[in-house]
Amino acid sequence: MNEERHNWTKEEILDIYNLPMMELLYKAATIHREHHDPNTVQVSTLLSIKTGGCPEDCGYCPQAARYHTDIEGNDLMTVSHVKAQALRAKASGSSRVCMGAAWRNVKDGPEFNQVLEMVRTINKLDMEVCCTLGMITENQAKRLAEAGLYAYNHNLDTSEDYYKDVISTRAFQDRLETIDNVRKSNVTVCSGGIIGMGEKLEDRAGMLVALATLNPQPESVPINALVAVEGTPMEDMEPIPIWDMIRMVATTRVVMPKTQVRLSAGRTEMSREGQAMCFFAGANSIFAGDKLLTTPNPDVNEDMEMFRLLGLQPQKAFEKMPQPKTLDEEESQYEAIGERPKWSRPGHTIERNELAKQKSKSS
Ligand code: SAM
Ligand code: DTB
Ligand code: SF4
Repeated sequence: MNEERHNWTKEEILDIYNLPMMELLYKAATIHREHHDPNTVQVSTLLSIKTGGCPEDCGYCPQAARYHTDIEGNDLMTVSHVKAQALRAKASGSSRVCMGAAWRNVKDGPEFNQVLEMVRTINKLDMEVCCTLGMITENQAKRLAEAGLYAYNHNLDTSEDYYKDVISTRAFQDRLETIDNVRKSNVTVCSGGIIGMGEKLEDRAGMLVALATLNPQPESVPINALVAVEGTPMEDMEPIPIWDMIRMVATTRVVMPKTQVRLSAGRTEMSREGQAMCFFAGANSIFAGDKLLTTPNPDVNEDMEMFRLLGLQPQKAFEKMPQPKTLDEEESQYEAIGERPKWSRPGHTIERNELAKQKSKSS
């Protein structure tokens, strides 16, 4: 049995990534079967509860206010709208709703209280609830836990080295700190990244070292292929070959045997055969629904047809971990404590981010 190891090195991970493809697939599929049912895939639905207008400068993101993209921004969704969307997702076979907000960090106040109510509402529908709201404090993580949050998504996105070439408005260390804050609550950790941003193979391995050496390792790891959106600094990036996705998924499976590896953004560019190889290599989760946060995703019916062809079954909610209890607001032990955390703002210049910002101003 291959158990969780926390002392992986970049060299070891690169050696795995670069194995002959058949060796890599065999190794990853063997480890996958030791820990998971290979015919079960967890299905999550994304819901953008607050879209666009984000103050950060993430070079890949269409929701950063400083770049000119075609997305339609929205204020925070109402709880009833969220409930209706969650019910739709449940009816289409999803066991988890992942709510994303285009925020740098969570601020205590009415909007966060509204998110807490969304969490309570979805958990009471017996679905797993995930949030991705930017950086959070330990107190905020504990309040989310009390509301019944199952997972918190906070991606490392790339290696610590390459992070400086992608984002200048926060540091890699801030991401690790938020993950640490989530770990101090009972909420599970979802953290992964993006490939196809111009990074080296060493950066892909570096990101996996950072994730795999967390103790415990994240319960889920999303692997996204960059969706190159017009107007963002990465609009001209070439799509990655499917082989890179297969290698990345397989390597993630080998170094994090127990985690749920999620085949995330970029599936519209992948054939069914390509996705099938990713499932064989250890991917056991997807985002379903015709939209990710702002960009297209395969049609739900097409995904269900792919599941039928491959004999895959959607995983039931709370199969891996028991359902968290929801405490109503009146029973809550934690309240807003008005912290003002010092998240960093390195502020160095990233040329391609600056160029995209200038272009946006002049358009
Ligand atoms: N604002 C919060 C944050 O950054 O943590 C949550 C929302 S943010 C959109 C969540 C994740 O979406 C990012 O960490 C990134 O991994 C992914 N993402 C954003 N834009 C993407 C793109 N164009 N292609 C692939 N993944 C993307
Ligand atoms: C993750 O790793 N990928 C999802 C989810 N976690 C929040 C987001 C993908 C976003 C792709 C670009 C968009 O649709 O805006
Ligand atoms: Fe904002 Fe998150 Fe997009 Fe970065 S990835 S610009 S923090 S929404």
